[in-house]
Amino acid sequence: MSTQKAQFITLEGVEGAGKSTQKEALCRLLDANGIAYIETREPGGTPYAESIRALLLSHADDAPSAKTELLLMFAARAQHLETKILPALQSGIWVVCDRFTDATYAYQGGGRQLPVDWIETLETLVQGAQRPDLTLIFDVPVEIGLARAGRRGALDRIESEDIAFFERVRAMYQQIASRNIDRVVTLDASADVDTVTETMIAFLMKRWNLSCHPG
Ligand code: Z5A
Repeated sequence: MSTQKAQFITLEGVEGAGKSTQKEALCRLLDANGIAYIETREPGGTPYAESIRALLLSHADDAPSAKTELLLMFAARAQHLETKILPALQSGIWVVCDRFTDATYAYQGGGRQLPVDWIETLETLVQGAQRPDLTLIFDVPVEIGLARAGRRGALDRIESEDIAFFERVRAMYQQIASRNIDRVVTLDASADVDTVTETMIAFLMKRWNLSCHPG
């Protein structure tokens, strides 16, 4: 059982980087070490925020403008943070979240090329000083990630963007990593699943001083 404060962990990366796959392995590590946690995701994570997610990802004829998309991401985040993430952390439960505000910098800032200072302003409004304790960025060349995501089935509205969009997303993630070295760790996600998992688990066991390997 860990005695450190409840950790807020986020997983990030371009399409098909393997976040969801590695989130399962991370949760097995927490289980093996008797750590209480919740798993969640963005956009979404609560019923109300999941309704916003459905709006954001659907192929509607009147697709949202980039500014509308940005505001909806933060509307969903405000609900998610206030009603699910913060209550969990305050009661000592760790939070493992598939994407968070770094995705907004990457997709709306990098991909859509919206001004980064708009995102910073909304981040402060919605989150105050709250930031993840640890962010894992799964880095993979865009072509490899898109090929993996494509094998999974139909693409949603944002997944249907072109290669140049996702190259900007990846470049923004790389900038985020280089500017936040205490919080962000980049893992090479182009290797096979087991290799990425083993690298991640070894890093996390050391960082959190855990003794039980998930096996
Ligand atoms: N979005 C945004 O724009 N702004 C924001 O602020 C936020 C989000 C929060 C929904 O995200 C969309 O919202 C997303 C960004 C945007 N859209 N896009 N585009 P999401 O996280 O729910 O959806 P996603 O990014 O599309 O997730 P994903 O494609 O499922 O990626 P993943 O979780 O990284 O991959 P995966 O599901 O673990 O793996 C994909 C496939 O690859 C699967 O068949 C695996 O078995 C396979 N895989 C995984 N790892 C490997 C390795 N290492 N080798 C080979 N194959 C692998």
